[in-house]
Amino acid sequence: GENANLGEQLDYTITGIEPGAGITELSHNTLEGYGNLEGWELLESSTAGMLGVLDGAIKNEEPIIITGWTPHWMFSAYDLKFLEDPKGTLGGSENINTIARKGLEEDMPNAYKILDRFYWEPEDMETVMYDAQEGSFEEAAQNWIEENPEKVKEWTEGIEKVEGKEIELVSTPWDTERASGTVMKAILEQQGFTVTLTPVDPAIMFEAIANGEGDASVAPWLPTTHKSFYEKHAEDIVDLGENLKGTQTGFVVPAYMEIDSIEDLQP
Ligand code: PBE
Repeated sequence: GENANLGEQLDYTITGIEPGAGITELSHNTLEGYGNLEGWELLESSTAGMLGVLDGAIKNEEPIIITGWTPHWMFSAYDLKFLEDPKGTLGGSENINTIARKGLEEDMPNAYKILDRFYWEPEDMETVMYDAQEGSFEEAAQNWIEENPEKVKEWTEGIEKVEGKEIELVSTPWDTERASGTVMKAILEQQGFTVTLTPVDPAIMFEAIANGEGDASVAPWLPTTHKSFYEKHAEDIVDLGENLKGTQTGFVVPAYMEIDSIEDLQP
């Protein structure tokens, strides 16, 4: 029917991002797990590559299915919708958590307390992400910190400063985590820490925290997007809970497309 036609128009291809992203693994699981999506394939590329293909399709009002997520500027630049996911394999509303290596609380109680208190809203993260498009994440993080003294105070109040103690933050390379990682780096620097912030694939990030090479991360998307990495290392990391609520990953299409659900992809 109509959707077989859509499959042909799209060459049965979902336009994906980096192979190491959580959403890439979830998308493979989805294409295999729905049971009726034979023939559809995920084309892995990069976030920039996916955004280029999305932009081209929208300019020509052509169909396109991407692996997308929010917060992201794509939702303000274009009129997009998530495809419904009745089997929940791509995750509904999710959170971003803070994790630390075992022993960090004893070794660096002051940093640990700040990491544990860190909590902000999607709008805060978006402000940093959008501001960074004009300049750098460092400038955007600094601006956000200056404009939100009460929040920063909540996270740092009563915590003694240190002198140059080194702390290793591990993160992922997407803008959401460049925003949160850069803000946390700047806050810890204000407290006297010498901070390194290293972006890696999610699998490496969890591994680094589990084996103690990294001290902490504010980047895990849970409970679904990074579920497999989290479960692999759950016993060797400390989960400090959510630092942000209300993210989402999934298959995303332009609003002008007539399909609404992943189930509409079956031929
Ligand atoms: N993302 C953005 C990442 C996490 C943050 C959804 C592209 C992923 O691992 O899929």
